[in-house]
Amino acid sequence: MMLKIVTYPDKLLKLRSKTVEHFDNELHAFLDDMFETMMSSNGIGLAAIQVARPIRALILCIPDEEGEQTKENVLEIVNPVIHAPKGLTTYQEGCLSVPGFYEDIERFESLTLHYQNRHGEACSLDASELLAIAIQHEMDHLEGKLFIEKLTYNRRKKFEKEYKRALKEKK
Ligand code: QAP
Ligand code: CO
Repeated sequence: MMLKIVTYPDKLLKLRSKTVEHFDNELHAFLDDMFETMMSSNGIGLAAIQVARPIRALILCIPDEEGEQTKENVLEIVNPVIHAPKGLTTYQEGCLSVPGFYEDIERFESLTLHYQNRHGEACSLDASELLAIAIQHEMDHLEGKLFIEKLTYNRRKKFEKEYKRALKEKK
């Protein structure tokens, strides 16, 4: 089932998401719906709050060398915690909840992630490059934070102006 994506400036995006406690069929169906929604929207990452569910779950599907995204390499990440972040890197980020806007954002270059999978099993992975960046971007959503909040004052003003104009033009 395709879900509706919540877009800025909807206040839902500011909620802090709650720990997932039940790893049941309902969660599995929801994660499947998130995948369908992300793929149909040309995304590489989606947090549950972006489809109006304030739970600590996110999915990622980083394109492979051929630029293909497949169901086999989707990562379903529940209740994540970052360990040992290292280095800094900058990447031009976007967000399905802030359509049409992209800006350079600084993130840690690499990290270890502890999380649970859809069955509640403890997992960990080492991430660098785009995966590490995407993890940090999606985990900010769990805290009610958007990448635009990391912009300098002047860049943020430029964003608000451009985004409001784009919203008006869509109406
Ligand atoms: C987060 O972002 C991310 O504006 C995932 O019109 C971004 O999937 C992680 C998208 C950068 C790492 C690096 C954005 C699609 C998708 C748009 C996305 C749009 C259509 C964003
Ligand atoms: Co986002």
